[in-house]
Amino acid sequence: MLTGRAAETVDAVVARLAEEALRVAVGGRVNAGKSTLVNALLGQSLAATDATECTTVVTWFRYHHHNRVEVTPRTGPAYHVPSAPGGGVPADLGRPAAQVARVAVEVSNAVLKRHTVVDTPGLDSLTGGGALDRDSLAALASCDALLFVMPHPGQREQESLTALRAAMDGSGLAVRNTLGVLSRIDQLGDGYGDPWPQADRIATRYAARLRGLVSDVIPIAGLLAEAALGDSFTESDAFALQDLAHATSPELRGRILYSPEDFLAEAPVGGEARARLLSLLGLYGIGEALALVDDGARGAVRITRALRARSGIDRLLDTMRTTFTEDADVLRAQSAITALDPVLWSPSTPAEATALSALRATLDRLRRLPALRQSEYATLLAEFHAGRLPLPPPAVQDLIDLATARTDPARVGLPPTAPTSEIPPAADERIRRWRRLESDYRLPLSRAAQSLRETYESIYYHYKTP
Ligand SMILES: Nc1nc2c(ncn2[C@@H]2O[C@H](COP(=O)(O)OP(=O)(O)O)[C@@H](O)[C@H]2O)c(=O)[nH]1
Ligand SMILES: [Mg+2]
Repeated sequence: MLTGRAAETVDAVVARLAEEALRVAVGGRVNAGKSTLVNALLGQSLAATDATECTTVVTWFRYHHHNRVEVTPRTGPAYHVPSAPGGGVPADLGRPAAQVARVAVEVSNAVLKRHTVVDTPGLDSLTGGGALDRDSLAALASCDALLFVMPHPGQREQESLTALRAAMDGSGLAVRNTLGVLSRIDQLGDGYGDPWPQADRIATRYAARLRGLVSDVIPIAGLLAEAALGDSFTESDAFALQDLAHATSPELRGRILYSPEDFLAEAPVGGEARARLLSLLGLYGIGEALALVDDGARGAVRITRALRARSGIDRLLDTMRTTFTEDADVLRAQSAITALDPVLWSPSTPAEATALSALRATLDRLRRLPALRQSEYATLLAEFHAGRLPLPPPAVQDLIDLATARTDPARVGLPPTAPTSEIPPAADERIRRWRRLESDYRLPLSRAAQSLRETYESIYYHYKTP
């Protein structure tokens, strides 16, 4: 029987499999809008935004019927501190943030029954190294799914995503449980007019460019989503907007919505209301809200409901539901297999050696299921993107198909309407392609090829022996 570390790990995996909530990590560079998105998802402003000390610490949000905050220091035992009013992270963690490995905010928030949400500080120094990133990476590696947040993505996002993927080699993260989020869309371009057409174009372009790294890229106006879904927007904010709408001519409106500074200097409402509206909604949100009031919307409920539709959050929630929740079992199985890996080869007694060898055989069988190989293929794709895995174009397409497929694995690479009779020949062609590559003298390529050949073979036999 199992003892020591092996027993602990297996117990932890069993407990993890029994956990109802899927762990969703939110990653991306500093200031990408991660914490703002976390608050929108939770419908409650619990995560600290902007550069306070708390934003440098990995923060878990999980369900508990009591509101409390658990602090895990880098050395020494974990301890509890009272949460901030409203349930969030308190300013005082009992020691400097640099000495804290992670914070767990426990709140009775219904969303957390479905998802545990992990807010990470940022991956900026991924290429340069640094203590924060180690924490973020460790947190990301223990999650079932990732939202990768990027304001107007550029080359650096592709690089950090590729580096992230390489660093996560062996974790359960696959393409299909990594979703890109194009954030802060209200700040795209010159910041005027309707940002959505441009946001949709950019998101589509990046979804194509990051194919093989993320399953899709969804644009959102995070600040607006936080205000629309959260608990901070009040009736008095609705009144302030109403006053503002009545007191502004189109010309004055154009002027105050020109920049945050102009709004703070000139908006014809009290100074406190100006600052509050700006931090709650941003200029885009204020402009949209004023237009809603012009059209007769009154009261916080009606205004926030309409703003929600303009925030894009529902498309993200729907996509999370389909790609994360519906695949939860596969994602969890992947995480479990990954977590068991480190203890499989170090038995401390003969009985344990027997038990571990049985466990290894079972896991090997599971690992060969095409659905569970997707994270391995995601890693291979990242290697390809980084120029370390030389693949001919048809092979790249195979790899993308397998890594991103969300259908019956047997249909991978075929149009959805292809008749079943075509499946074995299509798989057959791919088996031959990968068998050729398997004899390549470059070891990484031949190893990858073996894995893909095996997958296509299992697809082939799946159809041969129904
Ligand atoms: N205008 C605008 N500002 C945003 C948006 N999302 C976040 N911000 C602001 O950007 C800053 C950084 O956001 P935060 O969520 O703390 O980023 P993080 O470092 O990735 O967690 C904060 O001041 C937010 O209010 C957005 O959609 N629009
Ligand atoms: Mg943050």
